[in-house]
Amino acid sequence: MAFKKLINFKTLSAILASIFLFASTVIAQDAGATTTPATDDAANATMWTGVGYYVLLFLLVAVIVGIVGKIFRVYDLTSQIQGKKGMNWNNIMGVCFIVFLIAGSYGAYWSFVEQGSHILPAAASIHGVKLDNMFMVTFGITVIVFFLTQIALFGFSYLYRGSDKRKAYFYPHNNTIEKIWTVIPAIVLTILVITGFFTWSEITNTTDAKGEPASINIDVTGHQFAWEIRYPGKDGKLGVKNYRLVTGLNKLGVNFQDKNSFDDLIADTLVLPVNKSVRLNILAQDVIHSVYMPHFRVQLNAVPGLPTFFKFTPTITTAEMRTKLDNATFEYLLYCNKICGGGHYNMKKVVRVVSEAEYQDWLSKQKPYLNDQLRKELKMADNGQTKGIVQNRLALNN
Ligand SMILES: [Cu+2]
Repeated sequence: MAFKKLINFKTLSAILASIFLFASTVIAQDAGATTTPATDDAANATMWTGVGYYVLLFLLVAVIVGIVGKIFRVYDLTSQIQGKKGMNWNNIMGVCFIVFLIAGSYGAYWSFVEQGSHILPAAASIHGVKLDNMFMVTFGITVIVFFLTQIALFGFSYLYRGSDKRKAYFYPHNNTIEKIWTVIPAIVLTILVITGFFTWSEITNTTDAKGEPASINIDVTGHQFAWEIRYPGKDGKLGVKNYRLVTGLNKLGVNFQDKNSFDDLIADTLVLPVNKSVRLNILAQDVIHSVYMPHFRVQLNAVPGLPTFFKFTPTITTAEMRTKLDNATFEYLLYCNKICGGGHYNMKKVVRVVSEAEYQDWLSKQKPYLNDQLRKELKMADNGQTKGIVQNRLALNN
């Protein structure tokens, strides 16, 4: 038997040697790749050799652990042949469980502390605080359950490890225990889901969210690969649109038979006054995009043909957030959160939350959507005020 084990040991050594050779070749390639120019292919190759390196490193460690185990086993068997008492593997495995529990718990703690510092800063909107509270409650419950179950799992494995002194108690089934561990998680999950449902209704389905008009009504339209932002002019009303009116210049298909559209503004940045409710009208022109503003805890899909909206109130200005985070260059951002094509990564807009006065000042400097070129295209009479009859030949007859 000991001979057979030794053969296994030889086989293992051979595997280890070949893995080591392969690993060193990969490491050499990896080092070579980093010196080549950073083209896409080279970056890809580096990534995969990087992954290969860690996979091999893991296998190497696993093999080393296996070999150490085998050495112990050989020692153990030799002791037995010599009539000595062998090693108590049950105790060794039991202690390993405890070591794993302590190391694993520390790993989880380290991950919370290390990754936890990368979490988003405090929610910068009214509803965001509610969402964060819900997140923290769910997180708290799952973390407690996580640590309790791990302690129970590894603690029991240690406490009731195999021993010659006691016999395992045969305990195949217990309905009471089954009921307890089915009913308790069911109740907890039901509470979490219902709380989530009510919180979401509170955010989206209240009279304020549906009925009361928002202070500002802004169109956010996604297309491959940019966001177009349209603000209402002095009248506070956005002109209607129709996708059939979309042209190179009239990118959003604004209908200029609607007088509300004359003073609409096109903006490059999403600027919002603090503590004023904002209604974002969310639209898409080609594929599904997603309006994602993590600092405000806002995310809603932009679906072609299915206009939707989200109302929220920003509560922290960009300047305040900069002081809070001690980061002078901090900007709120609007991302696209659907992988919508090759230029998806580019769908990013700066969002700036400012005081009411700053907002009015900024608004007065924005360019009108109806610029001279578009006027020409639509053959509109330019009398400086856009009054009178509009000859919108492209507009629908409605
Ligand atoms: Cu997109």
